[in-house]
Amino acid sequence: MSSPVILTCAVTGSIHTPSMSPYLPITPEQIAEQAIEAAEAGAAILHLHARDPATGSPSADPALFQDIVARIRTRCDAVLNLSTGGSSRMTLDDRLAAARLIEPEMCSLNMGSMNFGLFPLADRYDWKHEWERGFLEATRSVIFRNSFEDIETILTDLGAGRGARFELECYDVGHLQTVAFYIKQGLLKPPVFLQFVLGVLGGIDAAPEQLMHMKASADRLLGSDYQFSVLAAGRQQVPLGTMGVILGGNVRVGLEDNLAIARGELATSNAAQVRKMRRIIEELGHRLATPDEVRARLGLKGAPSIATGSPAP
Ligand code: KMH
Ligand code: ZN
Repeated sequence: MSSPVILTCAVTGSIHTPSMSPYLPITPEQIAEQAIEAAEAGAAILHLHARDPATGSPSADPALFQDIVARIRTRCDAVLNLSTGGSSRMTLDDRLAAARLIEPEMCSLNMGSMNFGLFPLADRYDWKHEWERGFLEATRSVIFRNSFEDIETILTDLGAGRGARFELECYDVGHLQTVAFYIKQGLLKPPVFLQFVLGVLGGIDAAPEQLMHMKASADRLLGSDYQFSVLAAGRQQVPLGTMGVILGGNVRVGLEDNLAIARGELATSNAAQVRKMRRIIEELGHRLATPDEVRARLGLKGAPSIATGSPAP
């Protein structure tokens, strides 16, 4: 019998901006409410970013992360996975500040430097905030930096130093070679949890053949040392996520990566996407993994050791 499916929900993030959807959560309260609802709907892992509550722009402010984590932690036991990717305009120290303080059981770790093209979105909306167009346009020239040195800093500082395990975000097959390298070096301990990220402009495209290629490459390079999940940006989120489940993997949904619930229809919440993916997973004959099953499978240190730093609201 196959393992229960790990459903991750990426609640808000740095791909989309507030003008693109009124349902994108912005304030810590909105982010926490949507995260809790997503967990209640079946998401075992919550992948979290923060936003400036006044403008909605991506923020690395640890106080915002502390507020979000404290609000969620009092009401649900989902695995909290803090982004270390932030946005491509933040420094590495900015990106790590919250995770260094909060010491979550899980963090994202982006497995290579790349172009991360959001600029095609720049002309598609009427922007409410001044920063939005410039933020997207900047991705023509800004590189999403994740050098070997950066990766090693995250592995030693958050991994070895603070006991985090990782959602290894792999945007192309080359990133799998880097995962294999760090397993061999002993800096990454199996079983690793890969997030195959398809459909980012600058990475591998969101096509079934490419998902097969990622899976075949991971099998060849990592053998049985890994588990994988599928994140397809935009409208391939559900089709390729479904294919991931059929291939024996796991899925990530959420408004961070896709604002829609169906073609031409905005999702009114993260939970709506979780419920949709859950229906499909269960129709395929699987069940969802609980947060504690995820902790056991991925070797996480557990929720109680999270130091939220600030008092719960
Ligand atoms: N939204 C994903 C494509 C991170 O937070 O570390 C990228 C992401 C990066 O989730
Ligand atoms: Zn993210």
